Amino acid sequence: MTEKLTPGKIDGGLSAAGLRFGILVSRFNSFITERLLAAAVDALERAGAASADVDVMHVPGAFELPLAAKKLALSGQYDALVAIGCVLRGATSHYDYVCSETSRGLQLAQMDTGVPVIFCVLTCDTLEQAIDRAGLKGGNKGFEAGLAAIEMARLSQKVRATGTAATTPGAARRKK
Ligand code: INI
Repeated sequence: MTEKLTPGKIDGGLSAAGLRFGILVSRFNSFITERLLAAAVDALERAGAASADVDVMHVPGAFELPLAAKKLALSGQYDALVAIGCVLRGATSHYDYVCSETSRGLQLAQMDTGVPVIFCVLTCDTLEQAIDRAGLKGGNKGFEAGLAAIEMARLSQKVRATGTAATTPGAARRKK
């Protein structure tokens, strides 16, 4: 009979105590982005983050989020970043350029620096869709982003600290 497989687990956990976070917020469509920001801060606070460990930086629009994220990541002061924006479709193709460059740039920022950058940019056809996701029917994507930032920060910390953070007996055997 073969032995039951017990895969090693690397868990992030959701305690924010002692972690440092940077939150980048687009001023464009601030009616939405400020609600996302409040919920992201609420998530961090409930999870035990200290006020002194959370910084908020405003930028003009979503298009500016990637550069700001990369600069904050390179500062070495943050365990994770949250990028908050809201892009609403208009009459021209502008929306498509802003959405694709913002998402591409934010992914590049985290891949280039190794600092998790959580994507909390709503890309909506209508204002109603955005409102639903900023505190109404769709919950609040800012809160989800805050939790994602904590989990990614903890995961990064664990992998950095131990090489492998796996905790099951199977992993302990491998490390011997
Ligand atoms: N920026 C947004 O964050 N949301 C939008 O919906 C938006 N629209 O629709 O134009 C928008 N444009 C501004 C853009 O992000 C830059 O700030 C601007 O082009 C200056 O670089």
